[in-house]
Amino acid sequence: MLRLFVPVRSDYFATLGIVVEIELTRIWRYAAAALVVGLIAAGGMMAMHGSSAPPADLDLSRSKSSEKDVFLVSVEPEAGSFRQGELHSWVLTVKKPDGTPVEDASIAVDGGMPDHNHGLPTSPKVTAHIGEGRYRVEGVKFNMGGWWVLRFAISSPAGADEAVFNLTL
Ligand SMILES: [Cu+2]
Repeated sequence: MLRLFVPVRSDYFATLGIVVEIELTRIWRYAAAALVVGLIAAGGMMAMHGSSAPPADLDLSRSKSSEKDVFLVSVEPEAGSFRQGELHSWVLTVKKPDGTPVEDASIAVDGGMPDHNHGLPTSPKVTAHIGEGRYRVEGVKFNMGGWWVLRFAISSPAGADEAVFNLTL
């Protein structure tokens, strides 16, 4: 396309030819830049979401000792099950290692997807102690499939500790 303009002797058209050449170069530059941006975005998406297979030996138990063995902690969805994308509640049960319920804990909830480097889409809160060391955790939502972690920071007169639960969906 550029060669069509080269034989033209008129200064006016020669000038036009140069202008067209610059425009073409600019278009190709935009095309190359768009391609590079697209490739980077695709690579980023693959890094974020391509390796979502959790470790094969992932501990999926819903009942365990807290990290420093201060508490025995168990979790379950309040309704028994839950669905992806649904806002729902969990019940967290906190006991001392001897089985005594911990009635007076303050508990912070955190979590996310370790493979995707993002947190929870909501900010779940413990809203009530419902007796015998059981606490209602409201506002839980898992907005995508894969490996999720729920982390509970528990503090009480018996001590402070964290319990981390894995789940896959
Ligand atoms: Cu994710």
